[in-house]
Amino acid sequence: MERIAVLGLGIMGGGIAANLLKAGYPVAVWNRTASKAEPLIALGASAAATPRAAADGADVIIACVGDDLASRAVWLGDGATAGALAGAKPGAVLIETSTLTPDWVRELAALAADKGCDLLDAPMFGSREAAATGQISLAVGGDQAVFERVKPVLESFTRKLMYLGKTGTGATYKLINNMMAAIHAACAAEGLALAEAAGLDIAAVAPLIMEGPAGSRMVQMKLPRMVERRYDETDFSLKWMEKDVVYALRLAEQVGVALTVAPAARALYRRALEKGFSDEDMAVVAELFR
Ligand code: NA7
Repeated sequence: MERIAVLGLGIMGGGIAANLLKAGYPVAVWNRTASKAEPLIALGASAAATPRAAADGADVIIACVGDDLASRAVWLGDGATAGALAGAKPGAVLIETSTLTPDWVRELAALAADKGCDLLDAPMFGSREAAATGQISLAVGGDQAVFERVKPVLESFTRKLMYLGKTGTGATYKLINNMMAAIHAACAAEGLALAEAAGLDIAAVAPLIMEGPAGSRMVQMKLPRMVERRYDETDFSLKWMEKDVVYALRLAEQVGVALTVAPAARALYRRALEKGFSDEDMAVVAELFR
């Protein structure tokens, strides 16, 4: 069986690694905060001291970290840590499941090619529960033959795989999806604020919103949290949602699309970050109106 390395064991990476172990793959894990590796070591993972050590001898190297900066750190290393690319053997397949800019993904693919490796950008859909139960989906960009080769590995922690085309297409689609999701949640926060201020019975109105035409999947997921003001046990943190909108705005500028709603949503998420809600569930954006 292929040897796998998983770099980044947060909400999503931890679930991915656990499902690979359940499927019987030998898995080496690394996380910046080493304690997060402990539950996975208990499941049979081997702990690596650096991303480079985790990548050493691996056939498939999966990263699941926060943003471009974190991805650069795990692949290329930073002052303190040796990066995975230096440990990757020729022929290894690198899989980036983090939500990143298409620019960085393409740069990383070129660096991987210099080492005789292939990169797939494969950002994830689904949150904590889906990651834990192996039910996430991936939107995949990169060489199709490489994708086909690693499909069995990907299938061990996913429900659905969507191949979109050349390198960067997965990353691009993910930013568009998350920009829209951010707008939906911001919209739910505003609707709720208006309903509360206008004196409606929220217990009666919230279910109607969720089953009506404005009740997108995102609104269905976040409105109950907003009503109950329940933002712990984060499914998707505010800081990553804000980051995704920022990346989407950057993309829009690059391709010459003048967005209007997304910048307003971004301003809301930014304000919520400034209030210190960074690690709480993104539904916390509703607190800005209270
Ligand atoms: P989490 O649960 O916040 O986990 C983020 C992970 O990224 C976690 O392992 C972090 O390590 C790691 N991280 C963050 N910054 C760095 C740097 N600079 N260097 C190395 N590692 C880092 O996020 P999710 O699992 O919900 O989301 C992961 C991705 O999917 C993200 O792109 C989302 O937008 C979607 P730590 O444990 O803090 O030491």
